[in-house]
Amino acid sequence: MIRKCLGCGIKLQSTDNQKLGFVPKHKKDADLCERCFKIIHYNDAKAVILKENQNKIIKHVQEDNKHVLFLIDFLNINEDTIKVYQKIKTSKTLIISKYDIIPKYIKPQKIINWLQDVYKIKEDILFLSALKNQNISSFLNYLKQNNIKEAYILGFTNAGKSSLINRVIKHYNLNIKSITTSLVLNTTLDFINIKINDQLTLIDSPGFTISNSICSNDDIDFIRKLNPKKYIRPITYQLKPNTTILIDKKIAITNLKEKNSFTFYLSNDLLLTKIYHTKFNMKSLEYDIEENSDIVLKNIGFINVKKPALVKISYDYSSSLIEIRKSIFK
Ligand SMILES: Nc1nc2c(ncn2[C@@H]2O[C@H](COP(=O)(O)OP(=O)(O)OP(=O)(O)O)[C@@H](O)[C@H]2O)c(=O)[nH]1
Ligand SMILES: [Mg+2]
Repeated sequence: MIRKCLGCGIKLQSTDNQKLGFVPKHKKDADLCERCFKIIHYNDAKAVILKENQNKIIKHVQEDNKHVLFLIDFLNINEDTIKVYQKIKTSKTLIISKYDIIPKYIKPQKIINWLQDVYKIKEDILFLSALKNQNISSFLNYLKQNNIKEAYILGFTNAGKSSLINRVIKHYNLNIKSITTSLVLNTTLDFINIKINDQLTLIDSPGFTISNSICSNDDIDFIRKLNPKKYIRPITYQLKPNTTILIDKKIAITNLKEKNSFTFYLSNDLLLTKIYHTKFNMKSLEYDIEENSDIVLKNIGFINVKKPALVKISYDYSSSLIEIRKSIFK
């Protein structure tokens, strides 16, 4: 029988300690691979970035034709994550995870209306927090009411998929080993079936990889900063012409035209500094922005701009980091 790691789903092997799924020969009966053991006990993981895995995961899920619970956290709602959600052709529910990080005054219904308007979401949208145990009972009731007995949990890496399953395990006080969770990108490496009870099986999955991501496992401190553990306090700046907000010394947002209001919805662990020049030794692009729009920094968050603006954004990554969209705020 093939044995799999209970923490990340990878096939266990004792032949090559450089490959995934390794357990030393003398620990042959272990149910966790060495990598999970290191993540859990030393918060240290060999960086593994899975290859582009979207098509493979979607194909597998489509063939199995079970319900999909697709997790996206508030700071990661953007055209890239929604595009992958839209590719799923089975019955599905969109789940906004990490509900605890959403500023209190932005009500779920407001976000739902806006998701339907801007991103054309037609399916049900739920909000929950695995970390703070918010809306878990109503989530489980929703599954029951809709007769969902088996569901895949899908989403980009770090969306909180494994944490959600662990929370459900805890909710029912089950004697099942927790799945490994961490800020390391691609903690979960293969599908993991967790039978909660006769009425419910949840299937964890490897997170979709973020191609050309601004963050990598080599910079786990930056990933930590991007992933807040408490709710976001938006920060508003009235920016005069030719002033810049530098985000963690990595991204420069420069207001090129008249004085305007910029509100940053980002993890508060990121350092924002105001500077009075406009030239940076980084690749830059200018964006013409309509009244009340969001500048989305994919995988990081967004910036709400009140009046029409001309904004220069400078950064040093090859990725397409920016999206401009209609604001969530009327
Ligand atoms: N604030 C907050 N953080 C959360 C929540 N759920 C998970 N996290 C954190 O997000 C990070 C990623 O969680 P995981 O459950 O490992 O995410 P995943 O989607 O399984 O990630 P992969 O296995 O890499 O695809 C961890 O640091 C969690 O502590 C939540 O509800 N709120
Ligand atoms: Mg996981």
